[in-house]
Amino acid sequence: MTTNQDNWNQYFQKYGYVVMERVFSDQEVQRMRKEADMILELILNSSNSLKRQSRRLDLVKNDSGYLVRKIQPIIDLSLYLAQISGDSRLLDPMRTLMNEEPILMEEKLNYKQPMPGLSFGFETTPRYTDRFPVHNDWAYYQAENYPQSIISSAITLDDCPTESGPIHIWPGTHKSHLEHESVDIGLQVQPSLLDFEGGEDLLLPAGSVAFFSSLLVHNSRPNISGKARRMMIYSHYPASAKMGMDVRNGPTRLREAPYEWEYTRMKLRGEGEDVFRAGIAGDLV
Ligand SMILES: O=C(O)CCC(=O)C(=O)O
Ligand SMILES: [Fe+2]
Repeated sequence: MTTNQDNWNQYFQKYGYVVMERVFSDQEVQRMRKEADMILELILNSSNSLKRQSRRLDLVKNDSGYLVRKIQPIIDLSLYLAQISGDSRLLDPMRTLMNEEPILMEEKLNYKQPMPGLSFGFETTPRYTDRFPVHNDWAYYQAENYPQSIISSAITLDDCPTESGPIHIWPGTHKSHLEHESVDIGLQVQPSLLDFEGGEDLLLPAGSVAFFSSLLVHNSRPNISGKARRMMIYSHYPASAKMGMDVRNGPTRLREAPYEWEYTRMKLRGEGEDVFRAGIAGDLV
């Protein structure tokens, strides 16, 4: 739900999340989508050319074919999306919510993008579903001793109707951590601790921002809309946590960059053939 500017901080403290609709203009959202397409092409074509799946790439395969669930990390691949991570429309509200300076901790682009007709020239071990289990993000951060004060800001690049597998939240669950257990697709809140039928969908238009606590329980169903449901999620920590620079995603960037450069140099030499172009029906060229 949307709240007035003057009470959104109180709302966040009470429910563990707050939504601001249409923060980014259509033009800005278009630019983010173009960047998302460019990253998708780079990661799929470089994986294909070098016959090796990028560690950034989270793939699903089921009866409908392949789907890109997520690419992480991404801001080292896009100047525009790097700039958005420091945009005052994210940082100013977060500074109020944390009462401290927010520092970027990680970022990901959850595509939920169907890719019918796609096939790959590299070995892959895809997941079977693009749904996310009922979890909070701190369940994953806990192992690394990250603080519970981390806040995520999710920007919708596409409209998120019911059938798109929108993010679904359990308001008020941020007050104390609920224990999780391991399931086949990750970590899940222990079912005895929460009504899994409860919660609410965030049915947001493109360009909106949902700020949420690392303790807020959320999930999402599979995307059955046939269209991409892209959401950029940046996570920031309060400066006093002194977590340093890029501790979470740095190793992946470092390990993947040489492959991406190798692919880029192949292209500059006019070698290799790109099999994937974003935004084309069937996504194969
Ligand atoms: O993209 C979604 O629907 C949820 C993503 C999520 O919970 C996560 O990446 O931790
Ligand atoms: Fe999550």
